[in-house]
Parts: sequence; C-alpha cells; structure tokens
Amino acid sequence: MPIHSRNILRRALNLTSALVRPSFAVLCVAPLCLAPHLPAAAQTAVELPTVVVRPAIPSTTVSGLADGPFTPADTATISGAQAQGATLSTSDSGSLISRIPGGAAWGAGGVSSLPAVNGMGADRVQVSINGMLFGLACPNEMNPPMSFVNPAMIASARVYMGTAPVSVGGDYTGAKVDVVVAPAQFTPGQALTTHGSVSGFYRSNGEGYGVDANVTVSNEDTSVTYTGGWARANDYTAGDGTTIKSTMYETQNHALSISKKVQEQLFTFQIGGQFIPSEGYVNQYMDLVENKSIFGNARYEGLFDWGKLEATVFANRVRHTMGFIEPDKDGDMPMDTRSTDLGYALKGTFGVSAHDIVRLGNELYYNNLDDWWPPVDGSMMMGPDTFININNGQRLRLGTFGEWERHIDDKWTAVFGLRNDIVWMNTGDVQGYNDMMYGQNAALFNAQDHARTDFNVDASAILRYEANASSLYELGLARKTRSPNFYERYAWSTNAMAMSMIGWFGDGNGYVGNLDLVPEAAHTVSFTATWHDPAKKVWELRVSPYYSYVLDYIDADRCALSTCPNLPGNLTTTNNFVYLQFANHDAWLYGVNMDGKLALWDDITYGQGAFRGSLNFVQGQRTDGVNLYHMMPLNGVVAIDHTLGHWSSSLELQLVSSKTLVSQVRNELETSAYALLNFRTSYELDMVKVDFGVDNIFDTNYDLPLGGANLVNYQVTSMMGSSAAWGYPVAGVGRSFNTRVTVKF
Ligand SMILES: [Cu+2]
Repeated sequence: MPIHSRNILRRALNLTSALVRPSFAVLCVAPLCLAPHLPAAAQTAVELPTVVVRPAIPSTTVSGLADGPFTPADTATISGAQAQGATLSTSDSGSLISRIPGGAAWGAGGVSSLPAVNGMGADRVQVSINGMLFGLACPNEMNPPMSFVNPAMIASARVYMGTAPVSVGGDYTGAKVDVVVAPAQFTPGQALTTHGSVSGFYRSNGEGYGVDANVTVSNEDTSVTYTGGWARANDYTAGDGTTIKSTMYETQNHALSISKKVQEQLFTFQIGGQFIPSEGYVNQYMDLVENKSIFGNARYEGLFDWGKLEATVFANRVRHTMGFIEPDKDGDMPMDTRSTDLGYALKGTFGVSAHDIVRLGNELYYNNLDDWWPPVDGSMMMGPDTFININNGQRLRLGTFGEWERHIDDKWTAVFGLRNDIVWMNTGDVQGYNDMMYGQNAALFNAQDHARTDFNVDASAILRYEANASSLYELGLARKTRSPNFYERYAWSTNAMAMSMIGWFGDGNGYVGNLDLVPEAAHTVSFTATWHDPAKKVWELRVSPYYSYVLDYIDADRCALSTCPNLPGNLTTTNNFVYLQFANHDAWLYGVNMDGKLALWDDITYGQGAFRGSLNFVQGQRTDGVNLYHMMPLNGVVAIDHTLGHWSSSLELQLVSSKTLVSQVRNELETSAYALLNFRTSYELDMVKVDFGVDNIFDTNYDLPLGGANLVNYQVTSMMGSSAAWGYPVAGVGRSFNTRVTVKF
C-alpha cells in the first residue's frame, strides 16, 4: 500500500477513536466531521439551537477509509448536540428524522414515531443502533428501533438516502439511519479522568419531565461510558384545549459501553436495556402496557497494512405486552410478543491504490418472533384458547456486497457497488381463540407451506463532480430491495377484531397478510447539487431531486377474501374504517428537498445571526392511480439563529401545506395547512447550561398530516357499547413552555 494511503489510515483510526476531551469545537477535517462521534453531553458547548444538516464535505484525497462508507452529498447528519438540543421539545428519537431534508415521522406513541424519508416510511427505513438491528416485535410496530434510545443518548445519527452505497446496508428501500450511542472517548495520559453531565427537563404541555445522564471514565487507551435517561408525560393538549387521549408515556433507556484501544485496534463492548411501563396510542386500538429489552453488542475496528477491518456481533431480546390503559381505554385483552435478534457484520476496506478503495462485506441477521394473545376470562369470543398470531416466526438474512470507490482525479469520484441479500422466512402453525370463529382461517393457513426464500439483488452507482471549492454535483442510481415483514406475509386471520389489531399505519383499519407477497424493489435516481462560499461560513444551498420506481411496492387492497368482514360494502366504503390485505403494486415516488443557510450579520455587539431554511416536496402513487399512504405534504422551515456570547437563540417558523392526495384504499384522512412558530434560547456559563423554549407560540390548533386517525377522543355508540368514530385526524401538540437545566462535571 502506498505510504500516503497508509498515513490516511493511521489518521483515520486516531481521529475516530482517540478524541481528546477538551477540544469540543466541531472538528471538521475533510471528509470527517468529528462532532457526531463525541458523546452527546460533551457537545453541549457547541450546541446549535436546532438541527442543521451538514452536507458531506468533499475531499480530493482518498477519503473513504477515514469515515466508514462513502458519504453521498444528500446524506443528512444529526449531531449529538442537535439530538440533545431536541430533547428540550421531545423525548421521541424517531421524530428527529422529521428535521432532516425529506424527513417526516409517522405519529404513534409519545416515544415511538416511525421515521419516514422521501415518502418511504416504517420498515422502508432501516435503523441500526451501534450496528444492531431490531426486528418486528409488535403487530403495531409500537417498539420501533429508535424507541430504544432517548434523544440525549444519541452521539450521532446519519441518514443515508435511497441511492446510498450498498455497503450501508440491505433490505430497505427508503433510507438507512445509523445511530451511534456512547462511542469511545479517550483522554491523554494514563491517569483516569471522569466527566459527564446530568440534565433535567420540564415541558408544560402534558407535564412532561425527565432526566438524562452520562458519565465517562477514560484515559489514553480505555473508555467506559454510561448513558441513559428517563422520561414521562401525561396526555398532551391540542391548540383548541382538547386533551388528546392516550398520548401519555413513560420510558427509560440505558447503555453501558467499554472500549479499549490496543495500538491500532479498537475493541468495544456494550450492554443496555429498556423499560417502558406504559405508553398510550391514540391511533391504535391497543396501548403498550409493558416493553422490556436487553441487548449486547461487541465491535472491533483494526488497521492493517492492507486497510481496515470492522466487525460487529449483537443480540437483542424484546418482551412486549399490549393491553388498555385506563381511563381512556378499558377492558381486558392481553397481547404478548417476544422477539430475539442476533447478527454479525464484517466489513473489510482495502486501499488498493492511491485512487481506489474496495469494500467487501458480509452480514447475517436473524429475527425470531412469537406473537400470542392469551384467552380473556369469561369471553365467548376471545377464548377459551390462546390466539397464536405468529408462531415461532423466523427471518434470516445473509447479505454480501462488493463496492469500488474510484477517485478518478481532483474533480471526479465514482462509487459502484453490488449486493445480494438472501432472506429466508418461515413460521409455524397457528390457532385462534376458538374453532368456531377462527378455525376455518387457521386450517387454511396451516395447510399451506410458510417457508419463503427471497434472493434480492441491490446495486448502486454514484458519480460525484466537484467543480471547484464552492460547488459539487452528484448523480446517484440505485436498486434497493426489501423483503416483506412477518405480518405482511403471515398475519392470517380475517376476523374483524383480529385484523384491527394488525397495522403500524395508525389508520384504524384492519389488515391481513398475504403469503403470495414478493419483495419490493425501488429503482431510484437522485441528483444533488450543493453550492457554498469556499469556507462554508457565509452561505450554503443544497438541492436534491429524486425519482423512484418501485416494482411490487408492498401496499394493500380492500380485503375481498370470502371470509373478510363487511362484504360487499368493505370493497366500496369511502367514509369508514375498512379491512385490507397486503398486496404488491408497482408505484412511483418523486420529490425534491432543498436546504440552505445564509449568514446575516457578524458583529461584536450584536453577535452572529444566520438565516436557515428548508423545503421538502414528495408525491407517490401506484400505477393503478391509488395514492400512496402517508405522503408528507409540501413543508418547510424558515428560521433565524443567533449567538451572542453565552447566549444562543432561534426563532423558527414551520410551514406545512394541506394534505389532499390521500390513499383511497385506506380512506386516509385529509389534513389542513398550518404554520407553527417556535422559539428557544439557551445560556451557558462554565458547567451549567439553561435552555428555555416555547413551541407553538400561538397555540395553533392543527392536525398531524402523518398522525393517522384519532381512535380514542371521538366515539360512536355501537354493538360493543362504543367504538371509534371515523373521520378524525390526530391533533398536534398545542403551546408548550419547555425548560432544561444541564450540569456538566
Ligand atoms: Cu404492541
């Protein structure tokens, strides 16, 4: 290997692992921005008031070795400081995705939003936390991966868009989110030093409060970090004073990380867990009444003469129970799941010449799921047997890729990659609560073969042209494949109640699986242009249009099976909840994301002021004319950020247009346009920082475009006594005064 490349390799390991504590200024050494690798609390000194997206910084040297995969220009990074700043307003890590270009969040429980990027949401966005993947552990996806970290625990999150290199991952069609928690942090010398922070917060709306803490004990080759937090809130109130029922929550997450550096090798071992004793769901019929998890992962990074080797192994166990949380929902109907995740990932990065990097990798991911509903005492309909929804569901994926990154000259870079993922799925036989109501469905399902094997091929090609120090253009082409999840394939009952228990869409509809589903394959072309002043201090503009054609997009059709409920009305109803079956349909999505900033003034007396703005547009439709579900309407942000001495402040106007293109098969609800004004300020002196903010200053009443249906506040009398009224979206949070105090040590 050329000496030049070797030096870059050395620098890479030193930079990513041997951070020195006192210099917490954002270190940007092209193409690295090191701030994201610092623990969240360590970054408060450089905290920006809100999430600002940092585009990839181009480099004219062989760069990929330094910072893992090639970082396309449309990649978004949420730094630890930004994640911690968001804690003032939210305890929901998934909602942070709504702050990046093209990002949005599907409403769910208070700490369980499902991320969506460029119109692709839920399972289409793959989330890894320190390399760990979390499989499905609930038919409503109440415990999505990002619910296993509190925002303040996030040291960095990087969001790769739809044309990202294949080395980033497989089995997703929308985006990949890489979250880093408690990374290694070394300090000079042999003596152990201790530092960390404790913070507490209070939000007036919903009376939310909680604590976040982290502490690191480290020296030059050893680092031990604990990070964790606890948060709880009551139901929130909308702008018109309505208490939005079933939106309370309580959660705690913890992680302990131990890292050891031995010459040019870094070993990290991490354990952690979660406990959620209660989380209400206004857009589901059930609530989460207990979620417990425990996880462990080990990571190795080493530099060799030939390049870099990275290895990860991990295991998770999740135990989840649903029921009803009084007084908003009552009754007795336990539903249980138990899920295990096991996996490894191996990646070799080879510096084959001064111009070429080759990456080869292999990963295995296994998810096992049991989903069962114990009988309800004294219920004819829900007894006497246990309802088995998924019986020993197994999903095994073996992924292999090769990628070539060529630095053609000072201006041109190309990345080509090819990837294969083989997905094996199977599940055992099932039964209902009783033979009379469920026997026919169960017998039909049990008579069929459940084993499925998908052979998925992904590819990605990226061509970057860095015209000069202030402009960059990048073209991306990719095919990304996702195999169906357990419920899309194996949910088996067409009983109305059972169907209503399945679906992470929050739409109040019922779903049944489809054994004939095939994987969906997104073919995406994207183009990104970034312009900025050469020093990137005065202005920056990024424009990123994209188009995806998705073969066999996994959507749903009205359930027409002879055993489906409410036939034939179910096929034509336009103003009520309906019953659906998962189905493949070709579909397209297109859109454009824009973001930028502009320094307005820089003055000793008045500090620094900057304008920040973003605009996101997406549309999606099946080729048969049915609109795709949960397409975020046109939206944007305009903001002024200001710093002066120890003060930093931000005034932000969030604008969202009306949602009128809605999914006809799901009777998706339209929502109106709205604007929200938010303010926040913080004052930091020595080891203490005080944050204060007001969200939704004018107490505007508005409906969440991706919040689904409010199934709790609005009821109609029915056979069951009362049931959810159709036609009511979920209103967003009204005005809230938020404050947080952080003490560092
Ligand atoms: Cu659940």
